[in-house]
Amino acid sequence: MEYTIISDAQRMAERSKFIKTTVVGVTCVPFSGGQPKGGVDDGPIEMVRFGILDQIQDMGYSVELSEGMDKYRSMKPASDLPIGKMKNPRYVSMAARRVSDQVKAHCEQGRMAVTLGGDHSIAMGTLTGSSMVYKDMCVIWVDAHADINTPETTDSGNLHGCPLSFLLGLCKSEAPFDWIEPCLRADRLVYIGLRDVDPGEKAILRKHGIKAFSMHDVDKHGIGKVVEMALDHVNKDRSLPIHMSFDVDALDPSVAPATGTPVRGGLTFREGHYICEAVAETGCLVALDLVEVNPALGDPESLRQTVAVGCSLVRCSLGESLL
Ligand SMILES: [Mn+2]
Repeated sequence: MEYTIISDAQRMAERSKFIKTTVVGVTCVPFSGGQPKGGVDDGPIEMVRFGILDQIQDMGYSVELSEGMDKYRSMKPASDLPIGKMKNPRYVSMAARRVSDQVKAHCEQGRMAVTLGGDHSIAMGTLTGSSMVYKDMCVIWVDAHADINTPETTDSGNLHGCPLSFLLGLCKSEAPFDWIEPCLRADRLVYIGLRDVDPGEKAILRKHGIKAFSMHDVDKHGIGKVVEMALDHVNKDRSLPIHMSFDVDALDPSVAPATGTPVRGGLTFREGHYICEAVAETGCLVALDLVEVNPALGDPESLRQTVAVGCSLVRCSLGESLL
Protein backbone atom coordinates (compact mmCIF):
# COMPACT_ATOMS: atom_id res chain seq x y z
CA MET A 1 0.00 0.00 0.00
CA GLU A 2 1.34 3.44 -0.97
CA TYR A 3 0.55 6.52 1.06
CA THR A 4 0.97 10.01 -0.31
CA ILE A 5 1.86 12.59 2.30
CA ILE A 6 0.83 16.13 1.35
CA SER A 7 2.35 18.93 3.37
CA ASP A 8 0.19 21.57 5.06
CA ALA A 9 1.87 24.17 2.83
CA GLN A 10 0.90 22.34 -0.36
CA ARG A 11 -2.66 21.90 0.82
CA MET A 12 -2.95 25.58 1.72
CA ALA A 13 -1.51 26.66 -1.65
CA GLU A 14 -4.10 24.52 -3.44
CA ARG A 15 -6.92 25.89 -1.31
CA SER A 16 -5.87 29.54 -1.33
CA LYS A 17 -7.70 31.94 -3.59
CA PHE A 18 -4.97 34.58 -3.44
CA ILE A 19 -1.68 33.03 -2.29
CA LYS A 20 -0.06 30.80 -4.86
CA THR A 21 3.36 30.37 -3.30
CA THR A 22 4.52 28.36 -0.32
CA VAL A 23 6.79 31.20 0.80
CA VAL A 24 5.69 32.88 4.04
CA GLY A 25 6.86 36.45 4.58
CA VAL A 26 7.57 36.90 8.29
CA THR A 27 8.11 40.33 9.85
CA CYS A 28 9.27 40.46 13.46
CA VAL A 29 8.47 43.76 15.17
CA PRO A 30 10.14 44.11 18.57
CA PHE A 31 8.20 47.23 19.49
CA SER A 32 6.54 48.38 22.72
CA GLY A 33 5.97 52.12 22.14
CA GLY A 34 2.19 51.81 21.86
CA GLN A 35 1.79 50.98 25.54
CA PRO A 36 3.72 51.54 28.79
CA LYS A 37 4.93 48.04 29.75
CA GLY A 38 8.40 46.94 28.73
CA GLY A 39 8.90 43.42 27.46
CA VAL A 40 6.31 43.17 24.71
CA ASP A 41 9.14 44.10 22.33
CA ASP A 42 10.71 40.75 23.24
CA GLY A 43 7.57 38.87 22.13
CA PRO A 44 8.71 38.14 18.57
CA ILE A 45 12.22 37.28 19.73
CA GLU A 46 10.87 34.71 22.19
CA MET A 47 8.62 33.24 19.50
CA VAL A 48 11.59 32.86 17.18
CA ARG A 49 13.62 31.34 20.03
CA PHE A 50 10.75 28.92 20.63
CA GLY A 51 11.13 27.82 17.01
CA ILE A 52 8.27 29.44 15.12
CA LEU A 53 10.34 29.84 11.94
CA ASP A 54 11.43 26.19 11.98
CA GLN A 55 7.87 25.14 12.74
CA ILE A 56 6.58 27.02 9.70
CA GLN A 57 9.27 25.37 7.56
CA ASP A 58 8.38 21.96 8.98
CA MET A 59 4.90 22.51 7.53
CA GLY A 60 6.46 22.63 4.06
CA TYR A 61 6.78 26.38 3.69
CA SER A 62 9.90 28.39 3.15
CA VAL A 63 10.34 31.55 5.18
CA GLU A 64 11.39 34.97 3.93
CA LEU A 65 12.25 37.09 6.95
CA SER A 66 12.01 40.89 6.77
CA GLU A 67 15.37 42.51 7.32
CA GLY A 68 16.62 44.65 10.16
CA MET A 69 14.34 43.89 13.07
CA ASP A 70 16.80 45.59 15.46
CA LYS A 71 15.94 48.85 13.78
CA TYR A 72 12.58 48.93 15.54
CA ARG A 73 14.43 49.54 18.78
CA SER A 74 17.19 51.80 17.47
CA MET A 75 14.77 54.11 15.64
CA LYS A 76 13.31 55.31 18.95
CA PRO A 77 13.60 59.11 18.95
CA ALA A 78 15.55 60.75 21.78
CA SER A 79 12.63 63.01 22.55
CA ASP A 80 9.00 62.16 21.83
CA LEU A 81 6.67 64.42 23.80
CA PRO A 82 2.97 63.59 23.86
CA ILE A 83 0.77 65.18 21.21
CA GLY A 84 -2.55 65.81 22.92
CA LYS A 85 -3.06 62.62 24.90
CA MET A 86 -1.08 60.44 22.50
CA LYS A 87 2.07 58.93 24.01
CA ASN A 88 5.21 58.24 21.92
CA PRO A 89 3.43 59.46 18.78
CA ARG A 90 6.54 59.88 16.62
CA TYR A 91 8.02 56.52 17.57
CA VAL A 92 4.72 54.70 17.00
CA SER A 93 4.29 56.41 13.66
CA MET A 94 7.83 55.65 12.43
CA ALA A 95 7.65 52.01 13.48
CA ALA A 96 4.22 51.49 11.94
CA ARG A 97 5.34 53.08 8.70
CA ARG A 98 8.28 50.71 8.49
CA VAL A 99 6.00 47.74 9.25
CA SER A 100 3.72 48.89 6.47
CA ASP A 101 6.58 48.86 3.94
CA GLN A 102 7.72 45.42 5.03
CA VAL A 103 4.25 43.85 4.98
CA LYS A 104 3.45 45.47 1.63
CA ALA A 105 6.65 44.02 0.15
CA HIS A 106 5.65 40.49 1.20
CA CYS A 107 2.12 40.94 -0.15
CA GLU A 108 3.43 42.26 -3.46
CA GLN A 109 5.49 39.08 -3.81
CA GLY A 110 2.34 37.04 -3.28
CA ARG A 111 3.49 35.70 0.07
CA MET A 112 1.33 35.18 3.11
CA ALA A 113 2.41 38.05 5.38
CA VAL A 114 2.87 37.02 9.00
CA THR A 115 3.75 39.77 11.47
CA LEU A 116 4.87 38.98 15.01
CA GLY A 117 4.50 41.86 17.52
CA GLY A 118 5.10 43.85 19.48
CA ASP A 119 2.11 45.77 20.74
CA HIS A 120 -1.03 46.20 18.70
CA SER A 121 -0.23 49.74 17.52
CA ILE A 122 1.84 48.07 14.79
CA ALA A 123 -1.43 47.09 13.11
CA MET A 124 -1.53 50.64 11.77
CA GLY A 125 1.33 49.43 9.63
CA THR A 126 0.33 45.84 8.91
CA LEU A 127 -3.13 46.76 7.62
CA THR A 128 -1.89 49.77 5.68
CA GLY A 129 0.68 47.53 3.99
CA SER A 130 -1.62 44.64 3.11
CA SER A 131 -4.47 46.91 1.98
CA MET A 132 -2.22 48.57 -0.61
CA VAL A 133 -2.03 45.22 -2.38
CA TYR A 134 -5.47 43.83 -1.45
CA LYS A 135 -7.73 46.84 -1.90
CA ASP A 136 -10.98 45.01 -1.14
CA MET A 137 -9.75 43.03 1.86
CA CYS A 138 -11.72 42.52 5.04
CA VAL A 139 -10.37 42.37 8.58
CA ILE A 140 -11.05 39.95 11.43
CA TRP A 141 -9.87 41.52 14.70
CA VAL A 142 -9.57 38.96 17.49
CA ASP A 143 -9.10 40.79 20.77
CA ALA A 144 -10.42 41.44 24.29
CA HIS A 145 -10.40 45.15 23.39
CA ALA A 146 -11.79 47.12 20.47
CA ASP A 147 -8.58 49.15 19.84
CA ILE A 148 -10.69 51.82 18.13
CA ASN A 149 -10.21 54.83 20.40
CA THR A 150 -9.44 58.08 18.65
CA PRO A 151 -6.73 60.43 19.95
CA GLU A 152 -9.66 62.31 21.54
CA THR A 153 -11.57 59.42 23.12
CA THR A 154 -8.55 57.58 24.57
CA ASP A 155 -8.12 57.90 28.33
CA SER A 156 -4.66 56.40 28.57
CA GLY A 157 -3.11 57.90 25.44
CA ASN A 158 -1.63 54.45 24.68
CA LEU A 159 -1.73 54.08 20.93
CA HIS A 160 -2.12 50.28 20.97
CA GLY A 161 -5.74 51.08 21.84
CA CYS A 162 -6.20 53.29 18.77
CA PRO A 163 -4.99 51.66 15.52
CA LEU A 164 -8.42 51.05 14.02
CA SER A 165 -9.55 54.67 14.34
CA PHE A 166 -6.64 55.69 12.11
CA LEU A 167 -7.24 52.91 9.59
CA LEU A 168 -10.96 53.68 9.33
CA GLY A 169 -10.31 57.39 8.99
CA LEU A 170 -12.17 58.30 12.18
CA CYS A 171 -9.57 60.87 13.24
CA LYS A 172 -8.01 63.84 11.52
CA SER A 173 -5.05 63.15 9.29
CA GLU A 174 -2.33 64.99 11.18
CA ALA A 175 1.41 64.64 11.60
CA PRO A 176 3.05 62.37 12.49
CA PHE A 177 0.24 60.06 11.30
CA ASP A 178 -0.64 61.90 8.11
CA TRP A 179 0.94 59.13 6.00
CA ILE A 180 -1.87 56.76 6.97
CA GLU A 181 -4.58 56.62 4.33
CA PRO A 182 -7.91 55.36 5.59
CA CYS A 183 -7.87 51.88 4.06
CA LEU A 184 -10.61 49.99 5.82
CA ARG A 185 -14.38 50.22 5.48
CA ALA A 186 -16.48 49.90 8.62
CA ASP A 187 -18.52 47.10 7.03
CA ARG A 188 -15.36 45.13 6.22
CA LEU A 189 -14.29 44.91 9.87
CA VAL A 190 -15.53 42.34 12.36
CA TYR A 191 -14.45 41.60 15.92
CA ILE A 192 -14.36 38.35 17.86
CA GLY A 193 -13.66 38.05 21.60
CA LEU A 194 -14.45 41.54 22.91
CA ARG A 195 -15.09 41.96 26.62
CA ASP A 196 -13.45 45.22 27.70
CA VAL A 197 -14.68 48.11 25.56
CA ASP A 198 -14.44 51.77 26.63
CA PRO A 199 -17.61 53.91 26.60
CA GLY A 200 -16.24 56.09 23.78
CA GLU A 201 -15.46 52.97 21.77
CA LYS A 202 -18.98 51.59 22.26
CA ALA A 203 -20.30 54.86 20.83
CA ILE A 204 -17.96 54.56 17.83
CA LEU A 205 -18.98 50.94 17.17
CA ARG A 206 -22.68 51.87 17.32
CA LYS A 207 -22.38 55.00 15.21
CA HIS A 208 -20.51 53.25 12.42
CA GLY A 209 -22.47 50.00 12.64
CA ILE A 210 -19.34 47.92 13.20
CA LYS A 211 -20.10 44.27 13.81
CA ALA A 212 -18.65 42.74 16.95
CA PHE A 213 -19.01 39.29 18.49
CA SER A 214 -18.27 39.60 22.18
CA MET A 215 -17.62 36.79 24.63
CA HIS A 216 -21.35 36.91 25.33
CA ASP A 217 -21.96 35.87 21.72
CA VAL A 218 -19.34 33.13 21.99
CA ASP A 219 -21.14 31.79 25.09
CA LYS A 220 -24.53 32.05 23.45
CA HIS A 221 -23.84 30.62 20.01
CA GLY A 222 -20.60 28.68 20.37
CA ILE A 223 -17.41 29.56 18.55
CA GLY A 224 -18.30 27.65 15.36
CA LYS A 225 -21.43 29.69 14.76
CA VAL A 226 -19.72 32.95 15.76
CA VAL A 227 -16.91 32.49 13.23
CA GLU A 228 -19.44 31.60 10.54
CA MET A 229 -21.51 34.72 11.32
CA ALA A 230 -18.40 36.89 11.41
CA LEU A 231 -17.27 35.59 8.01
CA ASP A 232 -20.79 35.99 6.61
CA HIS A 233 -20.78 39.62 7.71
CA VAL A 234 -17.50 40.68 6.10
CA ASN A 235 -17.03 38.05 3.42
CA LYS A 236 -20.39 36.53 2.46
CA ASP A 237 -19.13 34.61 -0.57
CA ARG A 238 -15.70 33.90 0.89
CA SER A 239 -14.29 35.73 -2.12
CA LEU A 240 -12.45 38.64 -0.46
CA PRO A 241 -8.93 38.55 0.96
CA ILE A 242 -8.79 38.39 4.77
CA HIS A 243 -6.29 40.06 7.09
CA MET A 244 -6.60 38.60 10.59
CA SER A 245 -5.15 40.60 13.47
CA PHE A 246 -4.94 38.35 16.53
CA ASP A 247 -4.17 39.83 19.94
CA VAL A 248 -3.23 37.06 22.39
CA ASP A 249 -5.21 38.86 25.07
CA ALA A 250 -8.34 37.60 23.29
CA LEU A 251 -7.50 34.30 24.96
CA ASP A 252 -8.35 33.81 28.59
CA PRO A 253 -5.48 34.75 30.94
CA SER A 254 -5.38 31.11 32.09
CA VAL A 255 -4.39 30.22 28.51
CA ALA A 256 -2.20 33.25 27.64
CA PRO A 257 -1.13 34.91 30.89
CA ALA A 258 1.95 36.80 29.64
CA THR A 259 0.27 39.79 28.04
CA GLY A 260 -0.01 43.46 28.98
CA THR A 261 -3.75 43.93 29.43
CA PRO A 262 -5.28 40.57 30.40
CA VAL A 263 -9.04 40.41 30.93
CA ARG A 264 -10.85 37.51 32.57
CA GLY A 265 -13.46 35.51 30.69
CA GLY A 266 -11.67 35.10 27.39
CA LEU A 267 -11.46 32.51 24.65
CA THR A 268 -10.41 29.00 25.60
CA PHE A 269 -7.39 27.34 24.03
CA ARG A 270 -9.59 25.49 21.56
CA GLU A 271 -11.80 28.48 20.74
CA GLY A 272 -8.72 30.51 19.81
CA HIS A 273 -7.39 27.73 17.66
CA TYR A 274 -10.76 27.09 16.07
CA ILE A 275 -10.88 30.69 14.81
CA CYS A 276 -7.48 30.24 13.15
CA GLU A 277 -8.38 26.86 11.65
CA ALA A 278 -11.70 28.12 10.30
CA VAL A 279 -10.13 31.22 8.76
CA ALA A 280 -7.39 29.08 7.20
CA GLU A 281 -10.09 26.83 5.72
CA THR A 282 -11.66 29.72 3.81
CA GLY A 283 -8.59 29.95 1.57
CA CYS A 284 -8.89 33.72 1.84
CA LEU A 285 -6.26 34.56 4.45
CA VAL A 286 -3.51 36.80 3.06
CA ALA A 287 -2.07 38.36 6.21
CA LEU A 288 -1.87 37.55 9.89
CA ASP A 289 -0.71 39.54 12.92
CA LEU A 290 0.05 37.86 16.23
CA VAL A 291 0.63 40.54 18.85
CA GLU A 292 0.94 41.44 22.53
CA VAL A 293 2.97 38.46 23.77
CA ASN A 294 4.93 39.97 26.66
CA PRO A 295 7.64 37.64 28.01
CA ALA A 296 8.44 40.00 30.89
CA LEU A 297 5.08 39.48 32.57
CA GLY A 298 4.66 36.48 34.79
CA ASP A 299 6.77 33.50 35.76
CA PRO A 300 8.77 31.34 33.33
CA GLU A 301 5.89 28.88 32.97
CA SER A 302 3.45 31.69 32.04
CA LEU A 303 5.92 32.86 29.45
CA ARG A 304 6.44 29.40 27.96
CA GLN A 305 2.71 28.80 27.84
CA THR A 306 1.95 32.13 26.14
CA VAL A 307 4.75 31.89 23.60
CA ALA A 308 3.76 28.30 22.80
CA VAL A 309 0.13 29.22 22.26
CA GLY A 310 1.13 32.20 20.09
CA CYS A 311 3.21 29.92 17.87
CA SER A 312 0.49 27.35 17.58
CA LEU A 313 -2.09 30.00 16.59
CA VAL A 314 0.26 31.06 13.79
CA ARG A 315 0.65 27.44 12.62
CA CYS A 316 -3.10 26.85 12.66
CA SER A 317 -3.67 30.00 10.62
CA LEU A 318 -1.18 28.63 8.10
CA GLY A 319 -3.17 25.44 7.79
CA GLU A 320 -1.85 23.09 10.43
CA SER A 321 -4.64 20.63 10.92
CA LEU A 322 -5.42 18.04 13.57
CA LEU A 323 -5.92 15.25 11.06
MN1 LIG B 1 -5.34 44.64 20.75
